[in-house]
Amino acid sequence: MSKQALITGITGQDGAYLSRLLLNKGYEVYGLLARRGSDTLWRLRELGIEGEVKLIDGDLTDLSSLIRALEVSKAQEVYNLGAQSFVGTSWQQPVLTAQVDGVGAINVLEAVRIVNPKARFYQASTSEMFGLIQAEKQDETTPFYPRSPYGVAKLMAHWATVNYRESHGLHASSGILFNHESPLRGIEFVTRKVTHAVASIKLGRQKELRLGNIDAKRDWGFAGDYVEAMWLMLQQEQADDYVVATGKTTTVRDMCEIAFAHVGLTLQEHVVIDPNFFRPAEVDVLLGNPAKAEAKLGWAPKTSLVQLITMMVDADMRRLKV
Ligand code: NAP
Ligand code: G4F
Repeated sequence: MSKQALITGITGQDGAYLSRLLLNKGYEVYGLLARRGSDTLWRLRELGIEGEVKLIDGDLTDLSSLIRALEVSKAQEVYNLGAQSFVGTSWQQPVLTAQVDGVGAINVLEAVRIVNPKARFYQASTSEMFGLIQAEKQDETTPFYPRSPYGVAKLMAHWATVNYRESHGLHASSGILFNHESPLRGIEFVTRKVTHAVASIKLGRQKELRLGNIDAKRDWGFAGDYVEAMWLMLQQEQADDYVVATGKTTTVRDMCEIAFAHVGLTLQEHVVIDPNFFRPAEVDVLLGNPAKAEAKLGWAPKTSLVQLITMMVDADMRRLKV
């Protein structure tokens, strides 16, 4: 008997990799389709699974559509990955970000509570909640200090997940995931912006790359590795919260150098610092401690930053050459 899973945010980076993982495990995979863009299915198509997932129209801000999605899918596992996930945009659209990322998560929790309280729930929490970091290495016990409207909204969703676990007995877990990237990353995020530009410069289509704060440090991993941790969380007898990270941090500058060096170019020749890309409040450094996920889930990252960035540059070179 196959299991049913429902994924909000199925058209996003993580939704695509998680769908592939669950399909490979024999799940029937349903996804909430918000129909917000013209070609939202490109990631599922790149992974060759566009025709294998079942899409249900709905939106995180519409509780009735979520109730319907739970009823139609009969999901035993619900992964809430849908979000306005770009930190920069959250200053321009703070109310929408709060509605989708904060209230939207509560809507999914309510739908689970109403339709099938035995279903297991995963919340896509984030290292952005640590913001102005209160410990050199952040783990599940580190106090939060969000620095963006996105971080604030995600913190609401995070505590709602804990609260539904404690007050309604839901099997509700939060993965506090540090930055994770892939060839399917949105082009607005810095790694993909860099790898796309590096490929474009190498092919003679672009001369410069304009960036903001390249001294910021992030703990970057590969999305394909991180979705395995999501699944593992829902297979545990007890729901809980876990940090998922590599335990290494790198500056944006050094990440760029990896990308340029891969095609025989240098950052100095092509990067221009542009104040327009600086943020009103920055998260200067993130560095996660994944010891709990390693010990309890048996999860560990498999892909190094050099492997990740070169994989992304190669994918962008292939796409641009077509
Ligand atoms: P992503 O690529 O930006 O995908 C976001 C998804 O949410 C898309 O499928 C999008 O649909 C959907 N969505 C947006 N607004 C919606 C709405 N109102 N109703 C229903 N769906 C909506 O993000 P990701 O990188 O895969 O990240 C997945 C989740 O993990 C997000 O919640 C993100 O905040 C969180 N997270 C990400 C990272 C990371 O480094 N990637 C780290 C920690 C946490 P469209 O395709 O129609 O826009
Ligand atoms: O790639 P970013 O936009 O990712 P950010 O802000 O860390 O957020 C991502 O990771 C979070 C987990 O910690 C997720 F929750 C969130 O959904 C998202 O996936 O920026 C990374 C760093 C920042 O410090 C930013 O200021 O890169 C710096 N940066 C420098 N120049 C830039 C640029 N970021 C972008 N997007 N574009 C630039 O030109």
